[in-house]
Amino acid sequence: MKLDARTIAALAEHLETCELEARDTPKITDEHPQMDWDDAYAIQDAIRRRKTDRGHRIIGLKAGLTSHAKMKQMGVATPVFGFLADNFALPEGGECSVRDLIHPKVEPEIAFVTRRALKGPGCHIGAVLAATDFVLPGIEVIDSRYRDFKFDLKSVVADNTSAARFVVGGRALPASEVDLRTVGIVLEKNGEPVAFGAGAAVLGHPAAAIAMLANHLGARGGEIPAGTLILSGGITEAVAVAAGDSVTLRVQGMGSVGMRFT
Ligand code: 0L1
Ligand code: MG
Repeated sequence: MKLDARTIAALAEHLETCELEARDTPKITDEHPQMDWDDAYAIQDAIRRRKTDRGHRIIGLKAGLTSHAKMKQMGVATPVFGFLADNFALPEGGECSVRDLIHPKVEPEIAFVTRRALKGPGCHIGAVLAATDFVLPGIEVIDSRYRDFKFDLKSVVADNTSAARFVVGGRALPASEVDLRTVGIVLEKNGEPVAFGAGAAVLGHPAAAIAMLANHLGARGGEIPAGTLILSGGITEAVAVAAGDSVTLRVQGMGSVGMRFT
């Protein structure tokens, strides 16, 4: 690691304050170009601890930048991982207040819920499918705390991979009842289709993103616990939203889920 404990704590406080006050900031590597991956995840972990110390629960995990569309949109080449806190969850069909956010965008995703723990190294798609209780449609609302979504990967990891809100719903299916590579999705904004794709856009198979997460955690002595909700990453580019917009994600054979922005 290149940063000392005080700097990590200060950066976590800075980024979380930006999140809570819906205020943007230049990317943190501008001031700390020497920051490494361990520093980036240590800052994310410190944000997580700040939340749990205030009584929030961590209710899920996420993989981000898992599709070529997203990687191309953001000019990066590697997936990243973050956490979902209880106050990120919105009810199906519910409202998302943009006053609490900086510049929200939505991503159509497949959510997994595990019934058994998954631990790397060596986790693979087969192990993920065997350990999955069910899959269901999910929309992630991302909201990078970095000005104009201008960042590099280490800054993004420190910022909990832009996690802000999410909704899951529609029809939950056992993973054996859906071909997650070929399953088609349509994202609608205000009734108009704005993005289309298939599950294979996520690393060839959305379960590959979950396997990568298990391997990432395994390398740090952790695991994906049983009963964890995981967002596997945007299937298409992220779509900007504003107050007054409503979005619906339709997933073939799995119904739809939506939210309104106020
Ligand atoms: O969930 C995601 O794919 C977002 C990862 C972070 C980068 C971004 O803000 O687009
Ligand atoms: Mg996402």
